[in-house]
Amino acid sequence: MKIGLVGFPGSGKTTVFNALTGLSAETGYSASRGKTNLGVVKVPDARVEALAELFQPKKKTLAEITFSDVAAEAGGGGSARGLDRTVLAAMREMESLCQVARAFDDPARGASAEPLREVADLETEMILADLEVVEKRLERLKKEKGLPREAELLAQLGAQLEAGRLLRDIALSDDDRALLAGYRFLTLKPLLVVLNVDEDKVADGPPAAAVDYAATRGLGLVVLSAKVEQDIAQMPLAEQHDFFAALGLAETARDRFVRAAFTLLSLISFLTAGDDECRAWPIRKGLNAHKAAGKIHSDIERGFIRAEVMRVEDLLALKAEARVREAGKLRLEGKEYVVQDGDVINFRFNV
Ligand SMILES: Nc1nc2c(ncn2[C@@H]2O[C@H](COP(=O)(O)OP(=O)(O)OP(=O)(O)O)[C@@H](O)[C@H]2O)c(=O)[nH]1
Ligand SMILES: [Mg+2]
Repeated sequence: MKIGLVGFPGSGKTTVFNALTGLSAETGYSASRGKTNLGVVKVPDARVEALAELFQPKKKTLAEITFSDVAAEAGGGGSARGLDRTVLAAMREMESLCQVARAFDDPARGASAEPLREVADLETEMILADLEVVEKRLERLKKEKGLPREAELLAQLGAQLEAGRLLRDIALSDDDRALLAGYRFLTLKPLLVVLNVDEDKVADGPPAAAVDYAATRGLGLVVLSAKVEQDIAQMPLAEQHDFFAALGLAETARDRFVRAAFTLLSLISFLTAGDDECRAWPIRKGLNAHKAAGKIHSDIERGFIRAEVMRVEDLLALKAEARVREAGKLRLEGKEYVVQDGDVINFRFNV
């Protein structure tokens, strides 16, 4: 899963990046003109840890989120509001976006924090960027021949964008989605907003106005206090707990963020367990066993025979697949079975 950190200059993107990854990229204006920070975070999963205890596998694999923090080429100091080409191009590459909005007071900057205005402003910029793509393509389609449905659909989307609507708010058929995939529209991507607040506010959770706004726009929302949480993320694991507890928090920034991202993206994980590897596989909620098999390997999807499914609680309690089977708790499921969070699956397939 690839998530791009976006937002206005000085909102705290790089600080959030550090708080999530435990890395120490340089922060501050113009620290990173045109430079991209990349970092990988493993998605914590107690079930994989417990399975690994049981199986002692050669390999333990957690799901991963790759963060990219793309700095603008120009601007800085909170003055340049436009998204430049580098940033736009990088945003289009991402599966989902996370906007960091400044909700901490910064006396040096004078103006008080207006995080929801930042969110609305970026939304406008993304709408304009998508509209430009639509208009250019429609112009080209007048000369060359495209699919008839393409022009029709683009005209419809263009009208929505002109009315200030986001593309992710429009109901689209699977076929239309497939047709649009190549355009990599920004307002079609899921957006998670990080409210970057002062450290004495982080335990309060999001203010009601932000919760309302997020609900009407279909956004995910998470509250961090990036500067202090960046420092915590750089401490040895054993020492982190006391520090985030002192802020009134039950979990690290990374853990809170990951949960919010999974909820926003409707992700669940199924598991595979054995002596070779214990592993979590993140998939979209509602995916059937046939498609889930394809996440592991296209050969398994192609040769799919059946899925042997048990609940991770049962496997951990009974300690061996054979015992789960004897207890009548191992199910044989077909292609259409809808995979559930915490299913341990063994796929049978023809090679
Ligand atoms: N007080 C306070 N300061 C913060 C917080 N988060 C970031 N800052 C400060 O705000 C400034 C900008 O933070 P960055 O993380 O560099 O912001 P950025 O969005 O990456 O900025 P650009 O890369 O220039 O667009 C730095 O001086 C940070 O230390 C926070 O939660 N509280
Ligand atoms: Mg930065």
